[in-house]
Amino acid sequence: MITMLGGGIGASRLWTGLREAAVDRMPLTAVVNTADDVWLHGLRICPDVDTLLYGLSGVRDEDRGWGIAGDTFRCMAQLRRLGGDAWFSLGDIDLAVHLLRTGRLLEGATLTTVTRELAERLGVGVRVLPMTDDEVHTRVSTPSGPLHYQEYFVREECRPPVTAVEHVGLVSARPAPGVLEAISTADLVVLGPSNPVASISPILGLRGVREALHARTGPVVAVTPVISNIPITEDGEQRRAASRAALLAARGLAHRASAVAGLYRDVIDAFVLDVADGDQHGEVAALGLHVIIADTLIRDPERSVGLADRLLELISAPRRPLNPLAEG
Ligand code: FO1
Repeated sequence: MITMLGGGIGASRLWTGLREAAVDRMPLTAVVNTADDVWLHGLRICPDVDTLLYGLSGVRDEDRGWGIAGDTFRCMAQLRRLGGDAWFSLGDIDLAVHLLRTGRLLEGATLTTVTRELAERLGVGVRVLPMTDDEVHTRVSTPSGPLHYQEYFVREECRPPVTAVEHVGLVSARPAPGVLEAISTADLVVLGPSNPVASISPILGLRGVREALHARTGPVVAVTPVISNIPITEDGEQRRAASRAALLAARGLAHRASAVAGLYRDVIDAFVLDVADGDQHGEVAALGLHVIIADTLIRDPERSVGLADRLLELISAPRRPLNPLAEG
């Protein structure tokens, strides 16, 4: 079994490649960040979960990186006409998932159950677990006051300087059923190329997750979300990079692959650097990590199969001594 932790478009594209590379051989479990979830218009919105569900079912809008391809926004336009707050755009077809999810949650179903139902109905072929059934949200501090992560990312377009980041509710949140087991029993755990502070830190910060990672005997590998000097071609890519850089800086870290490796070093054995950052090999190796250099730029889910194959090689590779920092 392979378990992948993360959220967002980069991780989702890699997970499509892993599904293809591991086809019929290994069940896959995705443990998805829910700390950027938000309630708006009385609806529970789970951007990272939905990006994955839509990506794996082949309906995601790949240019935007979120929502459904070909969707329209007539309901939002009407909401605006009526004086509603419509800075966060839910497409007309996308609304169906939100109505169903919110209705089921209000009936008392857990987010884990609702997500399983949606994944089955959309035919994603991967077990999708929200990281927790409890509510957690990422809050950024800015000079003009605190903002929910979605207010910062979508409404303010990452313009305000970020002085601090916290995950409200994380201390008391429990991992969703199946999360710790999926980490403990997997042949390989992958930390996806996701925003390290917004998407990976909340999962690692859940009670028991670090302990489950430390207790593993099989490999844990992280794929860099940072690639130096990439030409920005996609809508949203610049903003995702800006958010990653700002949140890393708020934690005192550089927007650099080796800084991300340093952030994860106590829970991983191996780190995948992009070919563009081969010069950071020594810095990452000095952290006690096995370094893999690969083409990690995944603009198209199909292109992620090569990277997925490199990750799968870690399962059959002879065990090297575990990262000494990971012990205890
Ligand atoms: N991102 C935007 O930049 N603008 C939007 O209006 C927007 C709507 C939206 C609706 C549903 C959904 O699941 C995601 C949506 N996103 C939107 C993407 C999203 O919130 C961010 O890309 C991530 O949270 C950042 O990781």
